[in-house]
Amino acid sequence: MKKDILNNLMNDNGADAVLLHSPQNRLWFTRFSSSLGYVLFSKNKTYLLIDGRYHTMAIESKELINVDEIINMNNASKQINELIQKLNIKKMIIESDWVYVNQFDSWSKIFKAKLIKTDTSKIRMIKDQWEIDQIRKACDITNLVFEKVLKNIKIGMSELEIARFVSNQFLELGAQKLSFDTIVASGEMNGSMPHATPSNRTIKEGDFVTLDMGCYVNGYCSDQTRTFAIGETINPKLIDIYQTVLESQQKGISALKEGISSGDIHKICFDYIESKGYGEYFTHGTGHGLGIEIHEEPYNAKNQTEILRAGMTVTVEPGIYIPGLGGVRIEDDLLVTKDGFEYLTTARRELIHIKG
Ligand SMILES: [Mn+2]
Repeated sequence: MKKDILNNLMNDNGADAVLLHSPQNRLWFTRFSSSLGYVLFSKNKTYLLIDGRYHTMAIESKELINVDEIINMNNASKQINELIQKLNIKKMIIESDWVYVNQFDSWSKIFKAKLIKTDTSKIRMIKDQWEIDQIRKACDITNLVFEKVLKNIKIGMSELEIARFVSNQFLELGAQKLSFDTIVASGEMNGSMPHATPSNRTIKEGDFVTLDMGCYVNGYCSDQTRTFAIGETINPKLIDIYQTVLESQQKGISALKEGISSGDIHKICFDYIESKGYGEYFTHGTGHGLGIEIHEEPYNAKNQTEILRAGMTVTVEPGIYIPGLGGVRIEDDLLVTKDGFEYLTTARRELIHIKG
């Protein structure tokens, strides 16, 4: 399937090879992770060029797929150019969304093939079953961490302490690493900033706390946000915001299926929030694709026109943030299917009150 995607890319661009340089596209195609390396994909044969730090690891790897020959890389440009000549490559695709300008200039001088600058940011949009399984595993760990947070959080804990607790739990439960720095945003001030950095602020009765977190499993990530209440005495305006965000999210999720445009998912969520009078407080896009990267194509955001297809994995995460009052965001990861969607994240969505 991935070979088909690269073959189509070559045909669309009249090329006879693809050079993958970005860590995310190399991991996607080969399931082998390394900071540096190259995949040279041609009509008949695929080469992985990898330096001494990874060479043995690549040879011994049980996960490696789609590679015919592993080359010990010591002079990448020279070795790639030798392959270009040996395989008689005339036109080679390079990743215009990743390769630096100075790298391109140098390759243009050295390589005996015409370089076709091609945007590859959409080649990973549709996930295969193995990829979906890894994302699901990451989401399952995320739910376990969320339940641990709910059990262990106490009035007087700081946002930073909660973030540290989250990090430890992810690693103890078998995550490879966190997929991004955990966001813990509590109260009137931090809660009203969508991507607040955890601070020394301690949580207190009446707070809304927004927790945005995720982890990696086998190179694939999860991304989940929940807002919960501390105690029972909550400003009714916050309760109203919560219900509005939840209903907006449910409307957006229910609309997911093959054939709808990513921009429409945003519009459905936004229009509902606007109809309740909170339009000016929903200041970001509704969601994004996720997989090897935490934010990747397609984007469920304003003016986006990508048509969602079965196998895409996306978030739906509307929010409302009111300075001086606080904020709410509810985020799930979803698999788009032919007839609808499946939840990948499973954490409870109704408003949870924590007894401090
Ligand atoms: Mn997200």
